[in-house]
Amino acid sequence: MPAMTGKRGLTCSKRRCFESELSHRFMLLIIKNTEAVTPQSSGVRDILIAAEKIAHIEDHIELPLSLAETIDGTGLIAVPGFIDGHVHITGGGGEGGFHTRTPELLVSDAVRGGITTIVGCLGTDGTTRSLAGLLAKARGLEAEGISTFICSGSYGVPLQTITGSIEKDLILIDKVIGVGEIALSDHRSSQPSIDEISRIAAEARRGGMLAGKSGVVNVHLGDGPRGLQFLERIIAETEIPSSQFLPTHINRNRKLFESAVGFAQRGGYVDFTTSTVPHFLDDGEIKCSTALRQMLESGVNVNQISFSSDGQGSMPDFDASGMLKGLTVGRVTSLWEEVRDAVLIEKIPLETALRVITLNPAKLLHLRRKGEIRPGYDADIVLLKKDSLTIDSVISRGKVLMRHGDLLAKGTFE
Ligand code: FWO
Ligand code: ZN
Repeated sequence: MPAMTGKRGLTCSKRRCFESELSHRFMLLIIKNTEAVTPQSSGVRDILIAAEKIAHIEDHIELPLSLAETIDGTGLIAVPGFIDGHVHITGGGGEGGFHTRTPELLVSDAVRGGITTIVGCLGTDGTTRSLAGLLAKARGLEAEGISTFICSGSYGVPLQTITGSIEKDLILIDKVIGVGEIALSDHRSSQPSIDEISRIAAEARRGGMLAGKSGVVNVHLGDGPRGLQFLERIIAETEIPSSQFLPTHINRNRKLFESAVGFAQRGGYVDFTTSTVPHFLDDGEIKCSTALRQMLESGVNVNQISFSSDGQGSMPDFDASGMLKGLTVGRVTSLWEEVRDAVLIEKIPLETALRVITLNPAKLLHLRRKGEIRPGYDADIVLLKKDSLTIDSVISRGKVLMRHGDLLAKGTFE
């Protein structure tokens, strides 16, 4: 077909391919007419994404349609991409022997769960799981489209590190943002002294400070009687602030939860684990959605609360004598499921419940440009169906990874 020459000399077909090349090359994406909860409720907006960033949020944005890929946001709610601060991305478990080592994370599970940022960590097994492997997997997930960070260490003290020191890991390894999960009040911990924990927190704090990172100490709480005592004493007896610690699994039993309410009322941050199994709930674990309502009713500010999934971590079931009865694997998809239940069952407003997996972890973990739909921030956006609050689409750093429930980008071997 003879190429027609438009008035600017570009042939139409050439201009169209140029423009589509432009939109492809510059990843111009516009989400039209969507309700936006950023996590503040912001009404119906148009959201323009340029390259990997959110460029504009306006009532109306008009662009020549050939310049930008367009998503019709009618009937959808745009929320910030979810942040899961505690995932065993290289697998965990092993508490029942080698055959109980759990599998590593598939990126498709994260995308299906609306998770666009993950913090990877090691757990019980800091021997056959390594920080080198954790860093490699984090980089692999990043190449597959989501944003990742890691924590140095594992359950055990002294901590496993990459460089030989907590401070150097934080200062020299870009993806390292903190340490953990360090086990306390658990029969699988190293039974560390309070001085050992103080020194770890001091090094993490100083390393984080020098690296412009959070240096968060992610503390695994088991079912042991000492509960949060070590953390309460360190905060009372040293200069280390409570914000240096993020105690997790605090919904695992009623006694620990009650002490965590006090810890939070005194300004501490607390993290609930969304992965669970029915008999844990029968045995006294508090479902995250319920725990959130109860903690808010106790007067704790929602900004001090986060959810994380413990995805791919083992959910071991020990009897009273510490014998393993069985174990299952945590799921990253439980993260949104629990926030959705908090809205639909516990009647917590979406813009409140959403904070525990967006703004709050972003702030506590110092994840810049994450956790909000805001110009200049990474274009991590989840589109929820307005009626069911199920996940329709997932955009990570400006790339559409799932659309109408269909994965557009699978993991390398999926
Ligand atoms: C929790 C991770 C636990 C692993 O207590 O800590 O074991 O290393 O994979 N999971 N040990 C699960 C409870 C909160 C239910 C981990 C696990
Ligand atoms: Zn744990």
